[in-house]
Order: sequence, then C-alpha cells, then structure tokens
Amino acid sequence: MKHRVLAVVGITAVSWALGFSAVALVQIENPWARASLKLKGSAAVFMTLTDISGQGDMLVAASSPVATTTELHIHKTVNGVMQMRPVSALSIPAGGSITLQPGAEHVMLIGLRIPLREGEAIPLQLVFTHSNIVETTVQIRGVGSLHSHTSHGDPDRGGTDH
Ligand SMILES: [Cu+2]
Repeated sequence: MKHRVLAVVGITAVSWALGFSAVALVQIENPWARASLKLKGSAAVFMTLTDISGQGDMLVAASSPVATTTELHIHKTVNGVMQMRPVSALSIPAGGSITLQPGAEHVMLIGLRIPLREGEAIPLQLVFTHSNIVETTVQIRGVGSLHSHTSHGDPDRGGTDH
C-alpha cells in the first residue's frame, strides 16, 4: 500500500517537473494570435479546445512568458457595444469543443514584453481542471487576420487565396 502511494507521488512530481500533464485530455487545435507591433499592448489568442476525456473540462488559467498578465475573456454586447470581460473559467462540454475566436471567448495577453511578429510563434501554458497544465505554441498571423480560415476578397492578400 505504501509503495503504491509513493509511486503515484513520483509520477505526479515528474509531470509537474516537465510542466505538463502526462495525459492530455483536451485537444488544442490551431492556436493563433494577431501580430502586434506595439509594446505594452495586449493581444487575444484564439484556438479550438476539444474534450477527449468524455467528462468535460475547464480552462481555468493561462500564462505566457511574453506577457506580464494573462486573462480569460469573453465578449458581451452591452447596450449595443461589444465589451470584453474577464471570466474565471471557460468550460468545455463533455465530448464537445469550444472555439476561442474574434468576437467571442479568447485568452488575453496583457502587457506584451515583445512585439508579436507575423510568422513567429510564442509559448502558451494552459491550465485545465482535469488535464492540469498543457503547453502549446501560438502562431502569429498578419494584423488583418479576422478568422481562422476565411479570406475571400481580402485585398491585402491578393483576393481569393484560401
Ligand atoms: Cu480580451
């Protein structure tokens, strides 16, 4: 009995030392942010989170070395004006997914320490209730990026590339 407890503690310690959970229960797809050349500015990070454990999960915190503060935000329309609000968690339904996207939920990087340049990538750590800590890499896209894949008729990108 005692041996078993020690073994479990050992595995947990290794997981924490590596900085991520041994078993990912949430799939993170397509994390991206818009380029931001301003220092001390902020940037929103978008991605799709899918619960593969079948029990649901909650994103409860995030952090990145490129920002002094990282918050979880939602957008709400108040008297016809879109406003961002910090929330304590973003929940992922059991077996389902949520898409963090412009105008909806997102991870907010506040107080950027470096400019976010198109084509580069930044590390992001996500903390989930069940999956614990998951490391991911956020791709930086052009300033004009609005959606993860629609770009019809965008004059800056030469029109109809897809
Ligand atoms: Cu925000």
